Amino acid sequence: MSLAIVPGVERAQDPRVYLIVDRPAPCTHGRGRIADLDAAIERAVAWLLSRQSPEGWWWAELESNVTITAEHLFLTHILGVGSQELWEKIARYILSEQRPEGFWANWYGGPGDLSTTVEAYLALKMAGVDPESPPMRKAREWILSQGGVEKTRVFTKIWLAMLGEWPWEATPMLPPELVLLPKRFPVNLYSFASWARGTILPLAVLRVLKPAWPLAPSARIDELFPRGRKHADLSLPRKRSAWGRLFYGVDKALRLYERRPSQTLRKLALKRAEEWIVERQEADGSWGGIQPPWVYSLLALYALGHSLGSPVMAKGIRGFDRYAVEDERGFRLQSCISPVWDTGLALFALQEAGLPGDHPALVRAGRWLLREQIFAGGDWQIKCRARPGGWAFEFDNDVYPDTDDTAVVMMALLGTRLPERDKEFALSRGLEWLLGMQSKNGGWGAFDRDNTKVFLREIPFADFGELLDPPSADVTAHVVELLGRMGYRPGFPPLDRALRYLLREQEEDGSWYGRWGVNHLYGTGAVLPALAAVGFPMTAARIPRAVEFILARQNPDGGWGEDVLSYHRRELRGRGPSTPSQTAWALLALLAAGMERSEAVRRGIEYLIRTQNDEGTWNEPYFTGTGFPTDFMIRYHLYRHVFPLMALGRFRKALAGER
Ligand code: R03
Repeated sequence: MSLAIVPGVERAQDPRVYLIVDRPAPCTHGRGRIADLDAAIERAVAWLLSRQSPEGWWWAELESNVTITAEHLFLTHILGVGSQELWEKIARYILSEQRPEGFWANWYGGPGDLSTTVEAYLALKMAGVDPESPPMRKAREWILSQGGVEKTRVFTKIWLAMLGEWPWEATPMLPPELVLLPKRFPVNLYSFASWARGTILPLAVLRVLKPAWPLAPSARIDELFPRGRKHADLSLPRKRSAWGRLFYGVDKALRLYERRPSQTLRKLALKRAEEWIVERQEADGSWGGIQPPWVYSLLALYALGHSLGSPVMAKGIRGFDRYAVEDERGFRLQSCISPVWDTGLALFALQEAGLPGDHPALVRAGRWLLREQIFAGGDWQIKCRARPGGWAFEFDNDVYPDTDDTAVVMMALLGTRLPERDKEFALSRGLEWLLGMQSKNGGWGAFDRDNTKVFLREIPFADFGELLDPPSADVTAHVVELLGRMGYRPGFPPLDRALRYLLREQEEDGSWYGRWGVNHLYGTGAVLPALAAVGFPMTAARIPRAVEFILARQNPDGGWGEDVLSYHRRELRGRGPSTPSQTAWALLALLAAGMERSEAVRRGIEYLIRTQNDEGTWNEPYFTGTGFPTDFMIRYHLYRHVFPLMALGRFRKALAGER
């Protein structure tokens, strides 16, 4: 069974050929005058049009960190479907990502991450890299200096348990009986975010089955225990909050129960969990279109006795092919794929750049997006009674549409010439779904409504990412901007509630937090255009403070940037080396505030024109997308192009008095 891309397939047959991966092109200097605006837009439009697939979509790589690929190697070991060839390519990629200090980071230029480095080290060792080679030595020294395996996060320890390198007992309890709790119960599976329940349930199955698929003796990692295995600290992560202490007690109680669990209940729970998992497999073989629930679901089913040849397993394993990227750096896996998101953004950017709505490329993209609308039900229905009608991030993710994609896709469709009845139907069902998904506090979460039980963040399992999907300013702003573009104005009750939510969310410094993009530039760059779109007076209330926030953070080169560490450090908000995408977000904010004739905007636009490369696109090594603040960062390979194009286009429209 092959998990790798078959090389050398023909262009027309292999959609991945259109996957946009980074090919750095030289930067050109000497441009940068406003007179070059038209030329810059034209070249950026041509670049984007040349990368559209025949079906109409755009799809660029979603780059993250080496854990996703290291874990893929672990999976192929466990299932016995790897090959030396694949493992060598994985090793090549992982080695190419190692930093001179010996560690691996979660984003470009970021600090070393212990769990990520341990996973990388183990994958390399399994692939046969000589443990005495300099990269391995350096990695090992760094790992030991950080406290070793025992200081890694829960997810890493679970992987190590599955590979026989860590005791299952030293991982938090996760009772599969969770699946039996009624939906009306104050805590049940659906209290967790969509991605968390898809992950927690298979992990709960694995936690009670405690399977171990041991490593070859030569791949074991005794050397990563600073005090030796015998003296390893096996304690669970402890949280000091009241809820944290309570859940710690619950964990202890569950351990007592675990000695003699009710076998009837356990059998029923495992049966239900198995059904729950199998029912949620997507058409492309994934679970939720994202790597964590996908691998853990496959492993849980495997541990429950599903064979590799069973339809569910076979489809699940084959599905990874579409998420893989192979190039001269080796083999890597994307945690998730973003064609719908990329297509919505590209289509919208092209409209801002002045392409007419009946341009064949736009029509092709619009038709493809119409076909992607989801009319099937999903778990979101537990909290929301609206009829389905949203869009998801991926090609085939019918179970988990999200409000962010839905809002952006609908904005893109608004400006596209499509058969009138089809378009009206799509927009009305999309809007119906979005309005149904509004949370009580007026905002929108990404995949669920009212997913806000914050005390759940205190369970011992929760030391990575997010267990909840509460409303955020950036997603809410996208929905508000859509409402504005559809003609809604204050006075429409859902919009009024959303506006109140957004104003409540404004920070002391005038900015908005960026949940799914880095960070306050993303949040503020989403909220100001939204307020402008609904006709909110831009001189009112605290809006000038938001403008001040942006203005005060422009770099001497005319651009803007924001370090990922701004999620932890206040003084870094809105600050960092300039990047094309973040410069564009700052410009979108200023343009929304009517500042197209300001010096700041002129210098920002000049930055974008000056840094456009010879191919007509931009270089951007930085990670400006967010999966989970600092734990999981994303480099969306289309961001460096669509957002600058959008900003340049909107600037030109503003100068021409079109808005
Ligand atoms: C940008 C806007 C559109 N947007 C969708 C964003 C999707 C982002 C990628 C999601 O990929 C994930 C990767 C993940 N990892 N780990 C988890 C995870 C979830 C999604 C994870 C973390 C904690 C738990 C469960 C899963 Br509990 C690597 C709205």
